[in-house]
Amino acid sequence: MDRRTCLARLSLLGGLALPAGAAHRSLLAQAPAPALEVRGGRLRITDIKTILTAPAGIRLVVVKVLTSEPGLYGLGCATFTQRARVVATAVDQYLRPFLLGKDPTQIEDIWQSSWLSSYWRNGPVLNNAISGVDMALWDILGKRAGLPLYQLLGGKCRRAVDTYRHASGQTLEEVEESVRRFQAQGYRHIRVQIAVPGQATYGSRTARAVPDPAAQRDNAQALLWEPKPYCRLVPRLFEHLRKQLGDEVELLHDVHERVPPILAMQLVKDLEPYRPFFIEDPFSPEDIGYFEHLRKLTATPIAMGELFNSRHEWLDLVTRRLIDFIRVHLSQVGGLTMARKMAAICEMFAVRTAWHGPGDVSPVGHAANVHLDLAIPNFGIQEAREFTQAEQDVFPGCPELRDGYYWVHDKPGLGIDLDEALAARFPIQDDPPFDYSWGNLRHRDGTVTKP
Ligand code: GCO
Ligand code: MG
Repeated sequence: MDRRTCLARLSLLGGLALPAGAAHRSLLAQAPAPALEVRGGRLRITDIKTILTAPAGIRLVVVKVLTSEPGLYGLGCATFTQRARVVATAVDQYLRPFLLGKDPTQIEDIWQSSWLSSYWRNGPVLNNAISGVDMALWDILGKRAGLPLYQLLGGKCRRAVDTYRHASGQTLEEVEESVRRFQAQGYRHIRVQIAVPGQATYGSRTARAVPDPAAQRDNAQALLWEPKPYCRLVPRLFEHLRKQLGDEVELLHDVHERVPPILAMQLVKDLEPYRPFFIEDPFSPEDIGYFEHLRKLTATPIAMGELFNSRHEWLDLVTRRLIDFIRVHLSQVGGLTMARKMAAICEMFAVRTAWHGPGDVSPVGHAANVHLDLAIPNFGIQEAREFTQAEQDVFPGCPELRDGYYWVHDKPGLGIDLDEALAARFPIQDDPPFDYSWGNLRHRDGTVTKP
């Protein structure tokens, strides 16, 4: 018996025994779950595909949600580059069967039910899988409404999105040159990283940081890292840059959770006289208890969050006003549905956003960052990258960088597409299936340390 016949029969019965309003209410109580209602011709999810591609040599994971309306589909970023195939399995084997047939416009319900569908939750794999679907559903909603995503999120709060780029070098002078190059292109905010001689410094390639193929074959690659020389060098870098470049340029730095908390506190304090725009990840997620102590020590603005998965990690830091910029990887926290709530909570506590935007966020994820940036009052800054020609070909409609700002297209939804045939020509690397720099950073005595 289909639902309509069932309702008609029940209404006959109810109508005989009960007054009209009561009959309607009792029928509602017996009505099937809303998901069944959409099967009779309303918009449905008909397929979900995971696309793995590496046009810039970085493993990207993108999800495509197809609907019962011919030609209507959405794209979402699910990139967890270090474990790309595991995310693909989570989407293809688990979320796809869970979501087929559902109404793609019920974005919040799909997020909440997907979140609970594995019982265990909060991890990078499952959150990325949810994000792939979630962003795609927002994309579909925008396309259906004929509106760019930022409109659905409340409309533009600004003309364009101010960004920062990465400068680095082997010497103080090289970093300065690198900063000047970005300034000449119109950038006002620049992250500065310097190589520590003989060490595998984060964000600045050195000879030692380049993987040794022989060691890779033996699975014995090790990269050297000692925190103290780095902690002595970075304040010298800031001193040099302020002297040479003046006060106008905004300087940022990423500690990348690589130093013991007490050294990080010293470093952030030492950098205060040079007025950084923010210092990122002074502590690892395991050491967030230290933020409280750092706050009492220095007024240097703090950014944190790319490694966070769930509200258990960031909510307290925000509501206790212990950080200044929230820097989560949108897909890592479950996509737009979660990120826009985070942004709203942060707004209440004067915390600004600085969504994670490196090469291992797909162009689809970058587009999602930028749409959200446009629509939230407490936007802070956006980490940006120049897309390679191959990325622009695979993903027509990448956000554009001009005068140091990101601009998005006014096309409906995320405004970005994916050429699947071309994407297939840039397969992800499976040999080795991971990057050697993660899990292989060690102190001089061989002790493994945070990356
Ligand atoms: C950043 C980050 C990245 C990460 C990378 C890990 O601030 O941009 O620290 O570069 O290291 O995303 O895969
Ligand atoms: Mg970082």
